[in-house]
Amino acid sequence: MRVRAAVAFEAGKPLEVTEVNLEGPKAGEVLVEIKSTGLCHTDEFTRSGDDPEGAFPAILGHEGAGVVVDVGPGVMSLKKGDHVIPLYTPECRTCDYCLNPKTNLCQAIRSTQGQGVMPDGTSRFTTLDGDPILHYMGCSTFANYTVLPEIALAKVREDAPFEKICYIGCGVTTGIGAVINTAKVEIGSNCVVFGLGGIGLNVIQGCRLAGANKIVGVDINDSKKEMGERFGMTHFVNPKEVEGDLVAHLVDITGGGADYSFDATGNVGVMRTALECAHKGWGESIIIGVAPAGAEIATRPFQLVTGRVWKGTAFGGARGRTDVPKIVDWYMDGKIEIDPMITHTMGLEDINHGFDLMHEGKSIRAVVNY
Ligand code: NAD
Ligand code: AHE
Ligand code: ZN
Repeated sequence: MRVRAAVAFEAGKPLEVTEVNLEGPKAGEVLVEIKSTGLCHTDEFTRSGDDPEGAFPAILGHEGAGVVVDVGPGVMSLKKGDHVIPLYTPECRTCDYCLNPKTNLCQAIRSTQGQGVMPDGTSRFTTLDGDPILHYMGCSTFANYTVLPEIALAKVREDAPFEKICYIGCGVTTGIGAVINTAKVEIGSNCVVFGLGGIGLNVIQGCRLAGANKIVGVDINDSKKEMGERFGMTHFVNPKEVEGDLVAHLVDITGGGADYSFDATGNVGVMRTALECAHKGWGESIIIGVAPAGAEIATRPFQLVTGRVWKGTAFGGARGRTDVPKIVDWYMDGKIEIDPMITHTMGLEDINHGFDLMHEGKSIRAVVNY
């Protein structure tokens, strides 16, 4: 079939909105009509050429929601008409990783997913000239129809609005999950969150949900302060306005250091600050941000010797098929908020403008509705 997609033909070039061919689902695969997709910083990271795994041409996009249109042979858990959220971290429930409660990183299809192809080693997308186009993070939600493996789809309730729950496909789950699943923030904890974008605001919302005491937001853009407060931030720090040492300033605000700190910027210098503002003896720092190819983190080992813990999280430690439907319920029950974070909506033809807004620091989440 012919579908509409925003194709990344080359690193560093704008996406090209065009028609492409999509083959139907093969064994274990599902054809999904994507209704809405969110623009996450990670898509931009790959488009710009910062991702060591990035390969082109590809159809980016990994945050979305839609409806099952057709299922391939052997698909048992989904049927035509089901509402689904694509999962860039699948959940096969049988691999060594899925069977280990310490991780959510299902590895069943990780190698083919990283190569931009379906588990059988081929792509379902081609240009109208017949040249292959790669999938991205197993999702390719910047197309109005896409094919995914069955294990990379969470079935969700049918009364939830696509244009909001698409954000649960990455940003909401990553931010809230980093707090609940990875850090396991306890009531009364003091937390510091670096980067108040689409992920960081959800970390803040997660900290509030977990009953944190102080929730300190750190961002170089003052315009993020209001939204941070809206979601539970108790103190705001703009590093550009801090005289002297930022770490010392944050240790002071938190009364000795953060019980938990979170990097949601992808900047390795910020990651170091986040680790070093964690409380001596027990503070934990969680890396969420994705850093460009070649970037490395550094600190004095003494920071760890004296009890600080450095860890990271992918997709907020969530097991998608199990946890994502529950997060949709939280949203529908009013336990978490999503709507105010979706600051811009647009059609696919304006997707490059959506990324411009992200660059300019003007959007939290831009959502494309097909
Ligand atoms: P975003 O662009 O919406 O937000 C980033 C925020 O960081 C902005 O508000 C920006 O002003 C702020 N910032 C930039 N430099 C800073 C600095 N030096 N100090 C303080 N604040 C600074 O991006 P996003 O969509 O929220 O994504 C954040 C990061 O998380 C990205 O690196 C993204 O790739 C990554 N990410 C990781 C996962 C995961 O599973 N680990 C999931 C989603 C996104
Ligand atoms: N491909 C990059 C790393 C990108 C990365 O870390 N991706 C996160 C999700 S970001 C979502 O917005 C992730 O889930 N990683 C786990 C995995 O297996 O990819 C690189 O540096 O190579
Ligand atoms: Zn993402």
